[in-house]
Amino acid sequence: MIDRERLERRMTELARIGGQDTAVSRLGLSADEQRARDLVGAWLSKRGAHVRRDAAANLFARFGGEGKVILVGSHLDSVPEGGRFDGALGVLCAIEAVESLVDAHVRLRRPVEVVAWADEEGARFGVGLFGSAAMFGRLASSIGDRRDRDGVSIAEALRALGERGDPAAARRDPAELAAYLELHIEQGPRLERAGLPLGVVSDIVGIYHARVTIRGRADHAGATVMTARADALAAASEIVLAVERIARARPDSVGTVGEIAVRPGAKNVVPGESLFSLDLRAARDHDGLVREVLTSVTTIAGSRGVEASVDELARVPVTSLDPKIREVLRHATRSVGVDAPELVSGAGHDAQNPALSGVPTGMIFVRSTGGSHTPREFASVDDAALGAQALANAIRELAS
Ligand code: HGY
Ligand code: MN
Ligand code: MN
Repeated sequence: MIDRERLERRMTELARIGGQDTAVSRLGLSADEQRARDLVGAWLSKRGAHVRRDAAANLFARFGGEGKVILVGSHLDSVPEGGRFDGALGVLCAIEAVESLVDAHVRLRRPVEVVAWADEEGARFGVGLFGSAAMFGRLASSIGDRRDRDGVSIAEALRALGERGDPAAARRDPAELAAYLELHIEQGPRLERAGLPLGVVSDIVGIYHARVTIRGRADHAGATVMTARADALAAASEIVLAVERIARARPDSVGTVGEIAVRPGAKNVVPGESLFSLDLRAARDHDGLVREVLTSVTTIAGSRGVEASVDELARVPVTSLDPKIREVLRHATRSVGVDAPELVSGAGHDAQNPALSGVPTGMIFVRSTGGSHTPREFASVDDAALGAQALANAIRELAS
């Protein structure tokens, strides 16, 4: 049985790390993320798990002996000023699910590992799903050189954590895994609108992340007539509106420019350079969305006499989750009294990496309210406990 009080207590304790009121800022590969790993690692080793951290700073806690592993977990990092449930609830419910099976002395025929992925959000270095991509060998070889705004590289951040600094050393054979399960808050309004506490994920949208640099020409804001300018911010602004227009016009697509920087950044200097992020997602024809946006970048830059360069950071295709695991999760949610609908996930998840590497993968959604990636994000302990119980029932079915 799920220990609701233990789960609630831990939700509060974990939210304090990097927390401020209801907000959490626990960036990937930061000291706060390590403090969170230390906290959950201590809980798990107290229950007899063999706890280790890999070269990409992912935390694994193994229960049981030899054989193909049931891997279950989520991520501990957050976006800046994010919510206290995104990722964290999945790790907490995975821990609670496994501990409830240990408490009940359930004999598991397969080893079960709880995983806390590192840097899923990519908030510091721009590389999303970092920890799970490292484990499944889906990172670009030069990724260790990527730097954050303070010029710290991923390799340096890993070395500061006591690792060697090469995330590729985290690679593990997907054949070692029998299944991967992840519980996560929905981060959207569908379960709330349906009045349901749980859902099962059918597919996860395709995601494209890139950094675009526009190079124009810095000039005097007073002495440079409008027809003689190569204004890098004006060009970027037209591209931002084109991203919105294109994504609006395509079914099941979203496009976001969440970060932008201007150089030199003074009120009386025509912007010489602008740097901004691209986040493009679609449940179908994702490649078409990316192609249309990148064409508009080239066309707009050309028409304004500025130069555009696009640095691709991540490109994950639309990911369908395993039909058999989806059946197990529908059965597990039904066993806790919920007729869980199947939903497409508009958010990206670490689950995409095991799924794309051939590991039978499934996800449970827990109802959340108040949106996500904001301090308003909320999930109730009751819904979380129900999700953890369903997860425990699914693990039991897959591992016994
Ligand atoms: O951006 C996402 O979809 C996820 O929260 N990393
Ligand atoms: Mn997130
Ligand atoms: Mn997440």
